[in-house]
Amino acid sequence: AKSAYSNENKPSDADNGGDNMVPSRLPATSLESRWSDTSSYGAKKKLEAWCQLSNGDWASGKILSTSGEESIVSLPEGKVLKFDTESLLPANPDILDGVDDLMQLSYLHEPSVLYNLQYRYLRNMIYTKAGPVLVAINPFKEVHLYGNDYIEAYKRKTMDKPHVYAIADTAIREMIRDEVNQSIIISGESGAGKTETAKIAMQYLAALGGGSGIEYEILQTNPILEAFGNAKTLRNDNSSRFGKLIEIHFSETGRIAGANIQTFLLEKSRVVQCAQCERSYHIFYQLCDGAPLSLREKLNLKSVDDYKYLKQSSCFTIAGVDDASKFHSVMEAMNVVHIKKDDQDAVFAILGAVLWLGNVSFTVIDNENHVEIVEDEAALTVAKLIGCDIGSLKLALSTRTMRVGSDTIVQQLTLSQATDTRDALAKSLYASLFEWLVEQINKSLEVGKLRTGRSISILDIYGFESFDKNSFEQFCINYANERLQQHFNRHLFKLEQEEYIQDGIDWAKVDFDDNQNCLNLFEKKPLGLLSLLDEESTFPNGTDLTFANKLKQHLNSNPCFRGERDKIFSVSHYAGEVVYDTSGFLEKNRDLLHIDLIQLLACCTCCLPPMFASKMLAQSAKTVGNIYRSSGVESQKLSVATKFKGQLFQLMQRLESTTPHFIRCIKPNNLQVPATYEQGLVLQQLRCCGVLEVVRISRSGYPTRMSHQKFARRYGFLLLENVASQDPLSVSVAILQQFNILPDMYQVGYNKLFFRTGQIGALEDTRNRTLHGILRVQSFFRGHRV
Ligand code: AD9
Ligand code: MG
Repeated sequence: AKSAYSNENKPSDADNGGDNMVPSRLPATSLESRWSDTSSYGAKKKLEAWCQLSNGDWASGKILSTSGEESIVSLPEGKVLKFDTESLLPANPDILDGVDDLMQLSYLHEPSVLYNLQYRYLRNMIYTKAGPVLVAINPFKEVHLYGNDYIEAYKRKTMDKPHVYAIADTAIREMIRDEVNQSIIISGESGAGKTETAKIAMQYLAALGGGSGIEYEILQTNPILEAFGNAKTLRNDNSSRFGKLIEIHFSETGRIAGANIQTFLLEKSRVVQCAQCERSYHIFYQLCDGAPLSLREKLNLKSVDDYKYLKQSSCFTIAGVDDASKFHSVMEAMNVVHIKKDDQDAVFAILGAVLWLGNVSFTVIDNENHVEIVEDEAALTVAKLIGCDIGSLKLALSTRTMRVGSDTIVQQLTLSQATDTRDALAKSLYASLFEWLVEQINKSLEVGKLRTGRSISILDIYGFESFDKNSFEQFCINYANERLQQHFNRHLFKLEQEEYIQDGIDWAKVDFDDNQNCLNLFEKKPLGLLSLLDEESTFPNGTDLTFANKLKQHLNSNPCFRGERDKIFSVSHYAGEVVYDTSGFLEKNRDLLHIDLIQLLACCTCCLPPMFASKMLAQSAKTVGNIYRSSGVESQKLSVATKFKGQLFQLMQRLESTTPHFIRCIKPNNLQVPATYEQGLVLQQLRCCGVLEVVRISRSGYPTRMSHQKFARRYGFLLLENVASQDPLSVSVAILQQFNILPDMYQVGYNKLFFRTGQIGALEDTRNRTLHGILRVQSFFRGHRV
């Protein structure tokens, strides 16, 4: 794709001082020769260069003179500064301002990439190609790049600018052409735009594969999952607190046949606890603001600030968001995905119960701090909503059944134990509800019998997070991002280069930042973060502090790990260093629900809790053997970290069997505001996902490849003359010659042909035209026979 932007917005020479300021001395020839192709672009002009200012930002200026190791550079706004000549980087000619693909830059370095992205971003061109990767910069405002006209233009290929639509289009075409499942893998920091991008991709797939109506259902899963699984955090007003893989299945004719959603580790601690200025899950606020009168009465619903779980973070609203109207969209979406009215009522009852649970309080009844639950509006409403009698609720929240040998004893809980039990019930109800919703959605989207098995998966997980205080949730989220980063590295750097080398073509290796060390830190057995966490979680006397000490004892030699004071340790992630606090790690990793609570749920008359309970029991039955026990009778199951690791492995396996398409979302500022581009912030994100290296590889690489056989089969019929030998390589070479593909533009490997970007396009066009011609002729003859 060539760049076709107007020249109007380009910075003029006048901005930089103009040509009337003739330098006293011409720039040194050594500079000219170092910056090889200056002559071809601007021999008459003064050399333009990028200079790094003291605050780290890059600015472009004109070199006025160079003497010795120093250069005098004139910067915009009349500033003239001295720089170390070696530190200057050559600027690209104006004609390359804002190119569509970073591969087109003559000089590829950090400032030129930063500038190119900024140039485009400020003109609302938020998408840019970095070779095979799409870079998407969050506009934090509505940009007019979407909708039917655009979809149509990308479908008809009358539009070739970088876009999520173009990626989705390629995925569909490659799925059909190669008969291989595809994946669109979206990554980036929290708030960078992954979830929005995923929705835009889904929109395109739905439009192209639509017709059966199921595509509308698929789109309507978004408002539901966002309401129940997203929340306002300090980084993002609509932050996904779960990971999601949606697999969209297509029929043989390219129509959507159904879909399946897999979710990963919902952050359930948020239900009972969230940081200042953050919110719990959107659905709670939506319910409180938007529930119709009858529902309010049924749930004994109050306003958000009456609920302790919601009140604690002192944040109730999100600027520009109308929770009440969102509630109506969610109700509507639930209808679309066929959640029955009765079930919807049960969903709201559970939500109400969770809110009221937070208000349940206890009174201390003896001097050992044992408690009894206060039988007030909160407790009574919880009992009513989940459908149990108040006596059972009181018992379940204030006592615990223990088995000692063959005896069963009942232990009274202390205040902190009872509070934890209450919160555990709230978290478990909510997480089960979320899981149940996903199941219902999957039933509704289930692929019919006619499936071909071809699919496009879209992956949108929570982005890398680093807060002032980072806990178990960030630990899991960032671990997931490390895994994903490795997948990215494998495909774009490792596999790519290995393939060249294996097939024996000329190739100079490009280095990249491998994150294997960090993954080892997490995954190594028995001395990795996850193993040590599980081990400590099984010790009855293990605490967050003993866990932290164990880490320091065993992991200090890993360069990615640093043990700090008390319960603190830090990890050097590919995206930066994160300081974790182990407080709560063991508890969250064990995630035990006392059997008394499961029994309570099993006996409820509200239809959902018994289902949740039987599922919990079934899960614990399945995993006996891999378990750890702490004292008491508890539901036994895999630890959260181990289960999550297993899920991620499965995910990676699934993705490995697909052709990946990568989208890297970039957050241009931390304020979540439009038109603000913070160089440092963008640069850090570009660095950690290796954008420059990807471009470097792609520029010197051969992104299109085909086996000799396939190439000969696909294009052989276009040959005008017979080839003496029919072996695939000879046929291939004859095709290359007939189509005048220049020797620089391809290499012949042992098994495959490797092409530079754009080479196969002309061949495909001819093939399509010829095939259409043949089809027309055939239908002409058929028409005459009839
Ligand atoms: V997190 O890891 O789930 O915390 P995401 O998913 O990367 O994060 P999200 O897609 O939620 O970020 O984007 C954050 C906000 O940026 C959105 O709520 C929008 O307000 C804004 N955004 C992102 N992409 C676009 C876009 N293409 N057009 C307009 C956008 N606004
Ligand atoms: Mg998201």
